[in-house]
Amino acid sequence: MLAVNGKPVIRESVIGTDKPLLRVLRGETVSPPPLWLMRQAGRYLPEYRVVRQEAGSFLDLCYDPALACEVTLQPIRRFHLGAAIIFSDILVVPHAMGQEVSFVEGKGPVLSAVRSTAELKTLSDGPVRDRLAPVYEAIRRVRAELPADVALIGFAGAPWTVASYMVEGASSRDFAYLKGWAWRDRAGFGQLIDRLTAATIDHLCAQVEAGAEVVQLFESWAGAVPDALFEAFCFRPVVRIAEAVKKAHPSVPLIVFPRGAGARSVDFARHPAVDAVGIDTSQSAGWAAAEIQPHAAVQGNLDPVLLIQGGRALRDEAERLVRALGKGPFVFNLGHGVLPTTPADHVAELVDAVRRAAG
Ligand code: 1CP
Repeated sequence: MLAVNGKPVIRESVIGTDKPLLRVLRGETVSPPPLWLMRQAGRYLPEYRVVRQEAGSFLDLCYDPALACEVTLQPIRRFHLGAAIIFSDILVVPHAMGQEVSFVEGKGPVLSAVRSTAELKTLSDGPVRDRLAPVYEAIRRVRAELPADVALIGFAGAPWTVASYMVEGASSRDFAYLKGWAWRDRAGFGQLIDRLTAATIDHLCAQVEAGAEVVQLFESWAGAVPDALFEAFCFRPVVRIAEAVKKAHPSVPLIVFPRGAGARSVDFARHPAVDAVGIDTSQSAGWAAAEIQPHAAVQGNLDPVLLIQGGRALRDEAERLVRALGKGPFVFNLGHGVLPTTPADHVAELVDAVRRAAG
């Protein structure tokens, strides 16, 4: 053991709020920046495919605390990542609200569509946390097993994004039913958004109470919100959720990922309840350093397709992002989720490149 003046020096252990991700989300600049990847658990990992097969359906996997804990930890065992994100899905919230939800191989999510104010009656009332106990149990198990320097992220979809699946009944290109309802009947559509806002606050607070140390709101379809509806159906619900979670849990940082929001990402950054803003692949790192970093930490934004390519181009781009954003609070991530054809070795290569780029 190391000793100074005869006294043992215990290396400062990384505990609690010393975790690099939590420091960055408090506004500190940390080098090398903490790195995690959206969809870091999933099909690109062979060990995930084994567990997924064993579980049966995708939702069975989400609701089995032992298996959900296992797949959450798989990328943590393989790579030196700064955070784990609980293995679940944004669509467990509509499922807990009584909507039929399934995941069809090769097609994605399929839901019994809710397309009018009258159909809102088919959704059940009451706290979603009563129906999502297995998710919170998985969080407790992950927290107990995580290495000391790795933070645990809980998450939910933002109301507009979750509503898109509830109304369309599946993934969509044009969001015709969703936007049709929002334009036709703002008050009725607003009721759906309000119900989702309340359910999301409940679900995020329950995740924190189970052990999540950070929460992220995925507004994956922010880019599809018409400008005239953005304030009412994207910005305000996200801010209401952020404020409510902060009020209940003041020390828990919140990341918002408004994919496709462009310059409006700055509005989220300026809000005091938002600690970090995720930027997507289309956004400029230099712009984010100038416009977002003065107000909030920036998370992003390596192209997931470059992670499939690997090699020199991947290392150069990782270095460029660290140079552009590493002088302020920065969380290294992708501009969207890991793609299923990504070679796992390239994730290790990226982790190494980010560490080297920070010097
Ligand atoms: O069978 C399978 O393995 C299905 C693939 C899969 C996985 C691995 C789905 C179906 N969801 C997930 C897990 C998941 N989903 C996580 C786990 C944690 C991690 O990141 O490792 C997270 C955070 C999500 C969030 C999620 N689900 C989002 C927001 C993020 C994003 O990608 O924009 C969205 C939009 C969904 C809906 C969803 N779930 C699954 C699919 C195929 C879809 C539809 C995506 C689309 O419409 O493009």
